[in-house]
This record gives sequence, structure tokens and C-alpha cells, in this order.
Amino acid sequence: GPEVITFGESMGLLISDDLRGLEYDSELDMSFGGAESNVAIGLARLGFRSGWFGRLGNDPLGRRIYKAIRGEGVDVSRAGFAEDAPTGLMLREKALGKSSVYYYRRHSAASMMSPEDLDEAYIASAKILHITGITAALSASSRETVFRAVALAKKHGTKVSFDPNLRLKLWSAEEARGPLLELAAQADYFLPGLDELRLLYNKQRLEELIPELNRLPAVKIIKGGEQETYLLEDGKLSSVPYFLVDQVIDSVGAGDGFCAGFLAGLLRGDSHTEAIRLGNLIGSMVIQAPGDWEGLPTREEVQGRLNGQVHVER
Ligand code: KDG
Repeated sequence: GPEVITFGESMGLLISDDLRGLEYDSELDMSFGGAESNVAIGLARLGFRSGWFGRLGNDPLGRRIYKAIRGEGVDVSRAGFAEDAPTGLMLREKALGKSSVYYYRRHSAASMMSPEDLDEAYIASAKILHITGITAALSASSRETVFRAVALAKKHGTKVSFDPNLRLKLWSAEEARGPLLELAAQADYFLPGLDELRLLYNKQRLEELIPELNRLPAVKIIKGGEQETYLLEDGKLSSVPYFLVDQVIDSVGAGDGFCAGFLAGLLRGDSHTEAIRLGNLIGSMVIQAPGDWEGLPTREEVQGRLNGQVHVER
């Protein structure tokens, strides 16, 4: 079975990159997104066995997304379709470089997910379960499902990787703080962004955040530093510098690309520092292409980049 499994909501994505924005643009590009399937796709492209599951609507969008994720080589054997709820949808506009997202996902199929949907043996057979805070934000039942999945993973020695992925359009920092910090307390790897930590702990400087983070048993990897990703482990802080990129095309999905690279590093036995370096590399490559996951590099492209060749434009 897959080495890394993850689950959550993947949605259709309609994109306006026209200056007029969604209010006036007449032609929208179509794709899909989902923090968890983005990570699963990234791992599959790097040559690792990943699995994604969730509830999609039994509608054209749901079937399209299911086949696209499967087509990327991700195991979708535990993914399913809900009969009585639609696939979620996002509209994104990138007018003038600023990216805004509008969600149409309330009461979506994914929000109906419940702990009964979990396959204990599937979780037990994986090395790592990757979860994000988005799934915890969707509904009480999907939040329960995340907590149950973590409990099952810990019962069977499956490592838990947790990206809080705080989406303020889904819930406020006040609403999110309890559940997200409770999940962080159970994780083996906690992968927050610096800005997310500022909101969750109501503290601005890294020096103030470190004592709070030291209370968590997890290995802490802090994304979103100015020039580097921080590693906080056993009270010791270190950092790994970013790879420089000449042009950022689309930064949405950068964090998921980082997670895919970091988890790939863990799977191949890298040290935490080397796994972070791979995460930084994948993150730097995915932002040089449009889309949340389309620019995630293959193993060959990573090798090419490390050998100094230019990243192949898609
Ligand atoms: O990290 C990118 C994701 O946020 C995007 O693909 C869609 O899952 C998504 C969300 O809830 O915004």
C-alpha cells in the first residue's frame, strides 16, 4: 500500500487571470485543487507511493477530479463519492498579481465525511499520515474524522505529519486555535507557516514563539521565513536557506510542494535538515508554474535542477 496517505477536500477550481477579475472576466481556466491531493501528487511525481482519499460529489466535477488524481499515480482506492452532496468549487482571481479565492464548498460532499469512512488497516499500513487543518475546518464531522484518523495512526505507529493550513475564509483564528493546537500536540511533524503561528499564538517574533513551540513533542518545521525554513527540534533552532527563483508565477500551493518534498526526504531516510532542503527545492519549483499542483516537479526534473539545468517549462 501507499507509504504516505492523506485525506481532505479537493475541489474544482475556476481561475480568472484577467485584469477585470471574476466580476467581469468572460473566460475562466479550469483545474482543481486541494492541499492534501496537492501533496499526494507531489509525492507521486517524486516516485513515492502516495494515497489520497476523501468524499467527492457524484457529479462531473467529482469524477473529473477523481480521475485526474488517479492519473497522477496516486492511490485513490479509499476515495469515494457521496450521493447527496456536490463536489466543492473554488473561484480564484489573480488580477494584478494578488490572488483571491472564493469558496463554494459549504455542505459539500467532503464536509459530510465522518469517522466511519476511515479504513483502519489502510492507515495502519502507511508509514506516514499527512493531515491539514483545512479538513478540521469543514464541519464537526470532518473535524471528528481528522481526530479519529490521528488516533488510529498513533495506535498503529503510523507517523503523523500535520500542516495547519489556516484558511481564514473557513474559520477565524479564535475558532481554529483549539483544534489546530490539539492536533499539533499529537503530531510527529508539525509544519506551520510563520504567519499561521503568529495568529495561533498571538505573538509576533520567532523568539516569543519558540517557548510555546517547545511545549509540543513534534519536530517543528516553520515555513514562510524571509529567506529560510526553520527547524526546531529538542529545543534547538536551525534553518535551511531557500533556493532562489528568478520569477514567481503562482505561489499558491508552495506550502504543499514543501510538504511533498519534506515527506519525500523522510521516506528516503534524509536527515531532517536534508528533508527540509528537498522541501525548499520542491516549493521553489512549484511556484514557477501556474496552478496549485501542475508545476510539481518529477524526480527527473529535480535531478536536472540540481545538475544546474533550467527547470523545463511545461
Ligand atoms: O495550499 C493550496 C490549497 O489551499 C488549495 O489547493 C485549495 O485546499 C485548498 C483550500 O482549501 O484552499
